[in-house]
Amino acid sequence: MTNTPSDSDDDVLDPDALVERHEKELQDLLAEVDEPTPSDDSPSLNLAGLELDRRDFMKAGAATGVMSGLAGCTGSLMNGGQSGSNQQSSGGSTPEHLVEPGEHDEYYGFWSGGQSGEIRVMGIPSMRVLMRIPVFNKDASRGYGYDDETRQMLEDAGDYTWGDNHHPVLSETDGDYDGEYLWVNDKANGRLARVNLTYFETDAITDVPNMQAIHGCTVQSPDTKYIFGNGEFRTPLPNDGRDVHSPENYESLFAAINPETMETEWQVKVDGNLDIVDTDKDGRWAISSAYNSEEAVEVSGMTHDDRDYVKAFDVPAIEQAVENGNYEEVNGVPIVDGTQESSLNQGDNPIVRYIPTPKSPHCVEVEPNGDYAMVAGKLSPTVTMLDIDALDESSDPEDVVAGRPKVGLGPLHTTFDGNGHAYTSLFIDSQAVKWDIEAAVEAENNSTEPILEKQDVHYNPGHIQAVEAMTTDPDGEWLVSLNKLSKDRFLPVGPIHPDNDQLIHIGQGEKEMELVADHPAYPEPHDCVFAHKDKLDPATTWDKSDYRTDKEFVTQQNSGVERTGEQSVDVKMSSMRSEYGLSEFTVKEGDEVTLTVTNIEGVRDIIHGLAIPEYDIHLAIAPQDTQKVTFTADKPGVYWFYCTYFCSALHLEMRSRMIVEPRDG
Ligand code: RUQ
Ligand code: CUA
Repeated sequence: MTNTPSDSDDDVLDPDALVERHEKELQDLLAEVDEPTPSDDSPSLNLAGLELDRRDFMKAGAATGVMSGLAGCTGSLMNGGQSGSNQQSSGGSTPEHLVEPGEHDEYYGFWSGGQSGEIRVMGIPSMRVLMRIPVFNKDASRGYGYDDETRQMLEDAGDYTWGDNHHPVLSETDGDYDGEYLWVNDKANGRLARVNLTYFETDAITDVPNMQAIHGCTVQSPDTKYIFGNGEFRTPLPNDGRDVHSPENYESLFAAINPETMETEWQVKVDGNLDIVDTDKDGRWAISSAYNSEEAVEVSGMTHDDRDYVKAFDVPAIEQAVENGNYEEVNGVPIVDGTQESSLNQGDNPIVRYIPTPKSPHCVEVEPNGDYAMVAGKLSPTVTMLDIDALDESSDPEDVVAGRPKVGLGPLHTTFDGNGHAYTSLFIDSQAVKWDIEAAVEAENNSTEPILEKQDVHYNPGHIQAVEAMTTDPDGEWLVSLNKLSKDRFLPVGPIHPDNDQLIHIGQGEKEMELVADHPAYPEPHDCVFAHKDKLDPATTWDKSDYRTDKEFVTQQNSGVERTGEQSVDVKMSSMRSEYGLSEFTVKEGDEVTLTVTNIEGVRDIIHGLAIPEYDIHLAIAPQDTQKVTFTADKPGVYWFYCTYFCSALHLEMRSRMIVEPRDG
């Protein structure tokens, strides 16, 4: 931190007086933490002249965010007229996306972090990054992957160091986001993770058996009975070296995962490679896109045929098959045969309906009323609308296809505003196209009549998301186009470019689309989901009754060192501004040390870190939280462990010694 030189002597604090005062305040704080009351108004140490007020921090942060938002806005408005868009810029006189310093955003946005393996939390409409939640990656800032609990969780889920997350989805109750949990897939390693939205922390990761790449991932509407995951890559079952040269024996799987236990309850094997999945709004159908009906192992073969098949999984029928014992078990999971030849697919009530659709469909998105599923074939310029009610009767396209508007080149994903409009991203045309759902049902197939408007985006969009689009009642105010390429939109930063997430104002769906902000995104978010801020209720401090593992809340009084064996030591200590419960502790070379540290403060925003130099250890401990780390003290010497979060004016002094005595010394 830099100090501004002062020309008044009055501003200079006497260090002795400061320390004395600090001691006194520590005493007060101790009295307070005996009876901790997590509250916004808890007294905070206020070392006059030295500690920045928390609100000052907030304001400074907010101002920076708004400035960058403003810069993006002006830039895009200026570019709007020159970009060849058939969309007129509104002139930007109503910058409705500005969030004033100190003000809050209207929506939480959760972005998948692609290859970074994290989730990013952003505010909408400011597009400020509020937080990053490590999921499949280690992240020292949050001590994630360093303490025993998260290290164990990552280890149990395969011990990979990264993930490729694509699709964040929110828990639902009654078809609306309930703000409890978020799930996200890891395409690279076939995993699914859960983020607890009270603590904004990953609390479970499961390595789904038999699946190599979970791509599509969704919660089952309306009440999150399952999380569904699509295994995109076809592999032998089990994938243990058998059938490696017999691609005809490879299988692609659809999995139903229990949202609470995170166990895989059942899987269904199907023909072709499964891609994206969404569900209806009544808990009956899960609908997946798929490509490579040819079941080729090379690209040329995969795109040969004119048709692929969308799969509609009849969930209650599959549950029934499992109940009847109609499955084979592989790696502990019942796998139901949902291939076209399966006996379960003959007759009038197949468990999976195969609906022929044009070439290599990618997206499946069910609109808010649950009437239609939009399927876009990236190699066809149309969106195929499936009539969900008709699925019960037939899988003949004649009966099931309700409309097929011609939207433009390279349609990938569709989102909704709740006012009867759909918005589809066009990868090849680099546009967002707005179209009328009912008009598309009325119109002839391949008609452009339902198209209302096209907005240029920069460049090559993949996902497109409007606020609350997956609920039964979207707000339709904002939309984000997640563009894979940013090309010339930002200062060049070397040959790996950021993506460009563009914020588009869509009003309540009645207005014209207006591009309001460019937002460079670290590679490579695939998708995002937005919930109104009122639907979440994040904790501001920990509640120790929510500790997920057996952890002791360590107070100042019970800080101490206990030898538990010839080569093992338990060290427990509290932390608070600006000291640890132990000013030093001593162990012997080769000891296995279990270090438990509690942040005993009840005040929000006062986090203590704990770094042990040369031991690769970092903990980040939120108020009322306890973290535990186990390590071997294999290097004799003195190690000054210190606090890494700037917690008070005496933060730099917050350190103690770990003494590792030589064993035979
Ligand atoms: S995908 S760009 Cu992994 Cu969602 Cu379609
Ligand atoms: Cu505690 Cu800095």
